[in-house]
Amino acid sequence: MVGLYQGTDFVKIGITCYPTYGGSGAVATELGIALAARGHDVHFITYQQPFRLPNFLPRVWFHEVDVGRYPLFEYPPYDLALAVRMHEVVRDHQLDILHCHYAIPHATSAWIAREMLREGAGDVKVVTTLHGTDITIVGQERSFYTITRFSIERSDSVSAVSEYLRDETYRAFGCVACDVKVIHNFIDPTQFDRASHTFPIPTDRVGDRKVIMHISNFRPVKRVRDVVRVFAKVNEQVRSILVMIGDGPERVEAEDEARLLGVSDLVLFLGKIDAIAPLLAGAHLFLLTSDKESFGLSALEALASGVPVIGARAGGLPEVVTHGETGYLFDVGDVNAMADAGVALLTDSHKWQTMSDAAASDARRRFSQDAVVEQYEALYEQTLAKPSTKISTAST
Ligand code: GMT
Repeated sequence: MVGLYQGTDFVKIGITCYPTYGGSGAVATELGIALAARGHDVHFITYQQPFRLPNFLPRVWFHEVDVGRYPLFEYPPYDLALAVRMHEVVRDHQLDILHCHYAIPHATSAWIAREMLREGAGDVKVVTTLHGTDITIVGQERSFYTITRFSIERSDSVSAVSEYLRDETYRAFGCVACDVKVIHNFIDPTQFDRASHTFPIPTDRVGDRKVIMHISNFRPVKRVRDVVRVFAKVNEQVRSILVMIGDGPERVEAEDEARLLGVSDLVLFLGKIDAIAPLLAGAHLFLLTSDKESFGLSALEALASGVPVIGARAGGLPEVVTHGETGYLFDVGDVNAMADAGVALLTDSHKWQTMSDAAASDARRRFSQDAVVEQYEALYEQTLAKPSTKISTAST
């Protein structure tokens, strides 16, 4: 896709994200890779190589943030080390934009870096993309609320991955001076294509069973016990296996639940796997039971792979899953309704095929990479055209 960019000049962008397994890091990395393929220079600035970033790509750099060690620091100040690295990379590579994914602490570090640059007569524009718990959970904690609002308001542009998250930002933070633009997450339709992969799990492990799948970082917000409960109920009527991909604090609870319900032999915990498209290509149903979900990137990747999604009607998930057409959404915790819908779908092959086809085409129509990356390019252009903000003129 090199050279697709229609703007005036290619842009030099610094991207900061959490490099570990999770949706915001995945989106930031896929965006960076797509931007570089379109001719922009992309510099990742974070403490570790992002998990979806290959070792070498043209026009892509990785700058590691070294926090160092000092016995006095029980909590090493990563946000300061990040600000210093951002400052260096902008200065040394003449970056135009720092694009922060997840507000805390990235947007704050970018603000510090920009202020330091201005001391030296330099400057950079700061774009912040809000992803989810930076607004819905962590950002609203007393320790972080004021700095989150400050950092959002001091960003030159702000985007949110769903309408739900934009509205939640206004509701929780006010942010009177902000214009939060919604730019949905996206998929590469050539990657998440059911027909172009071979399911890697051996057939003797699966047999004639239906494959039910869940991918997440197993944090409490994902309610992974509900995933196991829905699966166990479905399996009472439809021979199935549950494939759990990812890892995190609630994995042990999910394993316990599987033992408790007598289905542990049918639940495969595969851990953190980067290449999920081949696995999704063999799935029949994807479960996402979270009590908060600003978007649900894994659900979108499942839909694009022709896998209907059953989950909770939470946050921005209804913007991704069209109830009755590409999946089914129920109240958070309504395990019985989710299981009943799963059984009805998996026992009706015509209905399943219709929904699978609808899921793949709806994901391509609404969330294709090229169209969404163009929205980010437009946001960069608008941001670069804005006059420089000064700390003394902004409201607190
Ligand atoms: O906000 C988070 O919890 C972190 C983030 C992650 O890295 O896992 O997840 C959020 O961002 C994703 C990418 O935009 C969204 O698809 C997820 O829905 C969102 N998670 C939540 O809102 C819980």
